Amino acid sequence: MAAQPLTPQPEDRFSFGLWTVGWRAVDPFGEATRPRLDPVEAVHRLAGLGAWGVTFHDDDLIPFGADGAEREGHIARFREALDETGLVVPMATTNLFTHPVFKGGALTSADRDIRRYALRKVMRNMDLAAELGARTYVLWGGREGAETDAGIDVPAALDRYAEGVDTLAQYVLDQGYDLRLALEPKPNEPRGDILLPTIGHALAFISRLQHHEMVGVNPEVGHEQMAGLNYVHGIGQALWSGKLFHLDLNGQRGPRYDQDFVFGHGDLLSAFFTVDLLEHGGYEGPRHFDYKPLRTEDADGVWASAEANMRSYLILRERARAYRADPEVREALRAARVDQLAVPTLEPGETPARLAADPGAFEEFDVDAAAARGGGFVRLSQLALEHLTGAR
Ligand SMILES: [Mn+2]
Repeated sequence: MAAQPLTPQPEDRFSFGLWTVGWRAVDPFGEATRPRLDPVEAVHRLAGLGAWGVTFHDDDLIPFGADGAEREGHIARFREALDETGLVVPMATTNLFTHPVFKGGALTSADRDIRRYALRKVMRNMDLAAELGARTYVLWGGREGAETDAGIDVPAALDRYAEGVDTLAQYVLDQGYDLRLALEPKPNEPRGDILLPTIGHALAFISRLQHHEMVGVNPEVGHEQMAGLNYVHGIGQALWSGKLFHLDLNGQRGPRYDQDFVFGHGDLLSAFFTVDLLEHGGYEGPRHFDYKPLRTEDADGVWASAEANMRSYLILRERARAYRADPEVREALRAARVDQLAVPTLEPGETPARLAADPGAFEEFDVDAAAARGGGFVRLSQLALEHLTGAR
């Protein structure tokens, strides 16, 4: 074990959005509780805490409507902060939701001129993302949706959504950028219903794109849990599909508004199995936190919460490793036959006809004996809880 196992290191690949620590805590019922945070200060503070990367929406870095000279000034200061700290920009994204022009959607707005404007806004920030070395471009369609089913033609909206994503993928190819696109599902908020509400919807949508190979998902813990879904299963399927390009870690307590708590401050058991999967399941991308420091906090609370995300992850990683290394867990996994799922159901080369002719598989199969086998999953679950809580 390392001397300081809970101190974040660059190789841990922890990254934060500028909009997370920079959230001024405006909510639907209250105004800002914190002053604006300079992106340059955010970069220095995050680097000081041991983060590896910083991500941004175009408007986080360059205020909406800034002229060319202002824009260049903001980019130059940001770039200087990156150079001074060594922080990288692994991902960038576009704000297609704050300005009132996007109130009825961006890539799926009914207004064609707004759709064209939205594409240009993304393309402009893709240029900057590529310049800063980003490898992933996230598309969160927070305003792509509706409050009333009377107001949207869903198949037509999906046609426009696909047209938009394919146009952006083609732009990346034409410009020779080393960028992959990642769609971020969310069921609702700010719209009553958002298109591509879950990981599954997004994966199905991607399979129908012309440039499907360049497009994956960016699943957020809270967004799946808002829909009552299992995040571990969701990212498990994304990994299985080769589509887990990026992810947003945070905390959520069940189906309610998007809470964006610190990672681990929501469903802790799910967070444990999330880290277990990421560490053992072959995910090599950034560990990106998309959370909001509680509205009650001052600046000290903001930086305490940033540190808390990384500590939560490191603690859970240490606990997941201990769980996997425990001989009793290994024995319990075997007893529960979890390893047997990796064995193909058919023999090598076995045809459906040979299976149909195998009396051992049906005629002589002892259904009652098989049905009487215990699962052994309670024991495993308790072993996980005991490792998670430090009882082992
Ligand atoms: Mn969220």
